Parts: sequence; C-alpha cells; structure tokens
Amino acid sequence: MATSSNASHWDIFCTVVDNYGDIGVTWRLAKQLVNEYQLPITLWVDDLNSFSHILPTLKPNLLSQCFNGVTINHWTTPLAVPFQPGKVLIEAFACELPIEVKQQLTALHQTAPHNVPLWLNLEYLSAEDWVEGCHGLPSMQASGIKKYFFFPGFTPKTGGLICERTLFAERDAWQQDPANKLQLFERLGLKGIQAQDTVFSVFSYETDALPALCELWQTTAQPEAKIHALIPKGRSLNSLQHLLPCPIEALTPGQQILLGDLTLHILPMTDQQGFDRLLWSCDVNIVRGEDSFLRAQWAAKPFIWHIYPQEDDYHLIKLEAFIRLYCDNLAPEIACNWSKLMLAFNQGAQSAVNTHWQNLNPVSLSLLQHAKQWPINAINAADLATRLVQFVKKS
Ligand code: TRH
Repeated sequence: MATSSNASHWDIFCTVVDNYGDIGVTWRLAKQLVNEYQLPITLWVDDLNSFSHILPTLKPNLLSQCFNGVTINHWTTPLAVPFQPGKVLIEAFACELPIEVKQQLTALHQTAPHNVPLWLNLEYLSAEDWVEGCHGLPSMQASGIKKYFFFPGFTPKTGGLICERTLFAERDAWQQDPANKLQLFERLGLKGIQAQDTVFSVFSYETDALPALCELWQTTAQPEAKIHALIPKGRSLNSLQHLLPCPIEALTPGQQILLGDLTLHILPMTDQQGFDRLLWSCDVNIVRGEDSFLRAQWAAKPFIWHIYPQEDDYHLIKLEAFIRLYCDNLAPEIACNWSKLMLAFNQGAQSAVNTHWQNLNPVSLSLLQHAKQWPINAINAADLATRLVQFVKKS
C-alpha cells in the first residue's frame, strides 16, 4: 500500500472549521507558492461550498479541479481522490489528516523513509512572544515521523506573514488613482458613492459595537461628504437586524439602507483579489479572524480588528500582544485611543466604542501615515512563503 514516490509536489490539507479563515489562508498560500516558486501544489479541502464563497468560479460538486495553477481536491471521507505522497505535506491549523494518508506515511516510513514528505503543521497567526520559541520545533509522531510546527508571526524568528511579492506595488498603483475605487464600487453594484465621501468596510463577527457605531456615523456625516458602510451578508448584519427593512436572508447585494446621513450597502462577496481591492479602496476597514486582519494591514489603511473569540477570553491576550506591536512607534495619544477603540469594539462596549472612535478619528492623517509605514516594517524582509521554502530547503 505504500507508494514509494519521488514526487516534487506539495500537499496542503485544510478543514473548514467555520467561516472562511482556514480556507482563506491556505488558498492564499497555495496560489503564492505556485506563482512565485513554481511549486506543484495540491490543496485538499473538506468543504467546497464554503470555499466557493471566496472563489465563486469553483464547482463544489467536482472531486478535482484546477485554479490559478493549484490543484484543488475535495477531501472526502474516505478519500475519493487517491493521495500520492509528495515532497511536503502541510496540515493547516492542526487539522487531522485522513486515515489513508497517515497509513501511507507510516508504510512509507518503514519501506522508504527518505521518500516521506516533510510534514508541517501550519499554525494560526499570533503576535505573542512565545511564538518565536515554538516556531520550527519538531514533534515525534507515533509512526516515528517528525512533524514540524510552522508559526506565522511578526518577527524574524517566526514563519513570517503571507504577502505576495508584488502586492504593495499593486496596491500603491491602485491607490494613486481615485478613479479605481469609484469604478470598483460601481462594479460591485454600490450606488451613490462620491469621491469625497467616507467609506468603511465592515467584515466582523456579531458585536454590540456595530449598532453603536452606526448611530454615531448617522450623526457625524458632513453635508458635502456622506458616510457609507459596506457590509457583506453575514455575521456583522446579525447585530444590525433592527436597522434592516427585512430579514438578512432577503437582502440582496447592492441593496441600500438609508439611515440619515449614513448609507448601509449590502456588499457582494468577491474573490480574494476583489476583497483586497475593496480594502485598498475604503477609508477604514473593520476586519476579523486572521486573513482579512492581515490584508487590512497590507491595505495601508486604518483598521479595527475583531479578533476570533476564544475560550476564557484568551483572544484578548492575543489582541493585546498585537496592539503592543502595532503601537510601538505610534504617537502616544493616538496609540492610547486606538488601543482603547480596539478593546471597546471587541468587548462590545457601546458608549466606549463611540467615545474612542471620536477621540481617535480613525480617518485622521496621522493614523493613515502609520498605516502606510506599518506594512513595510511588519514584513521584516521575508514573507511566509519565502520562509517556508527556505525551511524546506534546510530540512
Ligand atoms: O472568516 P473568518 O472569521 O475566519 C476565521 C475562521 O473562523 C477560523 O476558524 C478562525 O480560526 C480564524 O478566523 C481565526 O475571517 P478571516 O480569517 O478574515 O477569513 C475571511 C476570508 O474571506 C479571507 O480570506 C478574505 C475572504 N473574503 C473574500 O475573499 N471575499 C469577500 O468578499 C470577503 C468578505 C472575505
């Protein structure tokens, strides 16, 4: 049963736990490895329906298909597409590999150990200090094979951050011409947004902070500059149901809800490139999870991060670790207001979120300048895919 192979491809296994983050991260990584390193990549995903929300051309009923040079296999139980061991095997976010795969690895280890793929567990991103000490550590499996922990992170001793080589140049070119954002809004079916208006994108989980902010935005728009909040159908809207004219399921992309001087726009979901461009085009982005959080940083625009909630409020420790890093060279007054705004948003503290929003004024020039410099500092000379390729070479 052991397949003795000298195949050079990499396999990435991803289970969609909930939402889009796990597939979002692995899909970005897979595309970049093909594009920039010409590696043959197979991405195994257990839930193609969820995947199709961020890759609308994907066909959820197909067992195997190819997009952007990446082979995408439906990870069924049992596996309907046979697994062939390659050079590297990435298990994303500690997903449990299929039993057939584990059996093949064990058999290969006994018959041809040099052909066992390098086995990595790609972990979640965190700005906490301990990540440096754990990145790259091996863990011996019952089969006798070592599995290595690959931790993304913000420092040179971690696995780095996903960022494509040409991303910043593309973003700069996009942001240089204001016509790009207006054309994008139009293509997305969002009507009535003018160049001088203030536009926020909202992709959060449920929180009481959102209705509070909407109330504030209704009263703070200027006659000559309206406020627009762009919100995809999903979890943010659960917190705004009382402001909507119909149940969320009945809303259609492009639909507008007028609330005084604030307009809520129902945003269609796009592919990841479209989502990046949206973040580049808004004045402030409210993002969540892992991938949109990072893309909001790369957008060089002020943002609020709604972190994925964890048991015992552990996420607040992760949030504070990131806040410390982001505020490191930010003027103390702005740093203080921005930190308080992030905490208030994550705690759903309604009056605090409004106070800190007003104190900070997230569309102010000083925060924007910091947001522009941050990606240059954060990328730390090497991105995650580059560090991954180097790690494989050294192993
Ligand atoms: O969707 P998320 O909340 O995902 C997660 C998961 O819940 C996961 O289990 C958890 O562990 C992790 O967060 C921390 O948020 P995230 O990470 O921002 O992923 C969203 C993805 O969806 C991201 O790749 C961007 C993409 N996206 C599009 O491609 N198009 C769109 O229109 C939108 C709104 C998002």
